[in-house]
Amino acid sequence: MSDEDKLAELVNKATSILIIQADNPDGDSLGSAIALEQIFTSLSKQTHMFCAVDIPVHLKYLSGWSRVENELPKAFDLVVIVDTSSLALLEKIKGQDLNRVKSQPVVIIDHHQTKATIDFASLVINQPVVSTGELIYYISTKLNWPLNQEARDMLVVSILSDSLGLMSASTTSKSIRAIADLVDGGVNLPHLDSLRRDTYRKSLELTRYKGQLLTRIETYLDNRLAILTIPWEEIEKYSPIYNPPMLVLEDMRLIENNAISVAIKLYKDGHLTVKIRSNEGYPIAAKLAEHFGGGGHEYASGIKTSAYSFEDLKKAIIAYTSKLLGEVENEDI
Ligand SMILES: [Mn+2]
Repeated sequence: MSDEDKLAELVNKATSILIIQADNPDGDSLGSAIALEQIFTSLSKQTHMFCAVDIPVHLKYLSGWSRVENELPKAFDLVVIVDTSSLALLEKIKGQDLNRVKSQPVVIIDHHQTKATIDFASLVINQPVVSTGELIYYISTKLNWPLNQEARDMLVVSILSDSLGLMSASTTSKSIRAIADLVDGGVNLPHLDSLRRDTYRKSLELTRYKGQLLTRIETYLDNRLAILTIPWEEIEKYSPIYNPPMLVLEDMRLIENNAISVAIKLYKDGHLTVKIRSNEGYPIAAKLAEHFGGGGHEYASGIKTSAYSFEDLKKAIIAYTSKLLGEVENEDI
């Protein structure tokens, strides 16, 4: 019996199916979960979607996200885990909940080629395709599962998401053919893309403010260090709607020659906060932050201090960054 037939048998027997995403939901896992939800619902099954963590804001243009719950349903008699085989990624399902999951037949549908650490699955369908959505497309074609409009849209979203718009190294001509078939089936790519782009929309006021911030970026050390300063009046005015540094931090990092970008915020009571982001090859963000009593990771860190005036802190940041960049460049030699 093929894996697909085993899956069909499990689904046919079930009355209430729980679809689980791991603790790192992305476009593939969410698209795959919603597509399966639509398929199982069309097959007259009660269907629930579960994810232990909140769905990230940038995925909320997929309206089905709102049906994903963060508590297990009262009853289910089949579990389908999508887009992971790793137990570490299900860490947030604990104790009683985990026992409830384990007490039912569990199917994994995944494309990650790492060793599976979920040891309680009754069936694992794993193929080295670019996304779980692509695999679900092949399964549903083989099993003649019905694909309604939302299911087709979500499979396209999953494939485009993990294949980085069909440009990633693991994209195959089969992935492209799957997209082509789904477009023939009625998926409107420009419409899906405009929904996605809507999540990036900002008010005219914020767009103009971003323009001001861009003109205020300062660079030092041969453009390797970019600094932006946000005075209190702007924190007060814009922070309730958007965190000002986040409007331009990416643009700062994309300046030619940039190694590290720093945004300094000046608060009313005199304390200062600093957001630090460094580029690939310059793992110095934490070291810079720690020098001023802050902390973080190699490429992202922060400082909060009342020990310096703004001018002194800026000078000290430039000096210490120069030292750290020198060390990185010496390591390279
Ligand atoms: Mn995936």
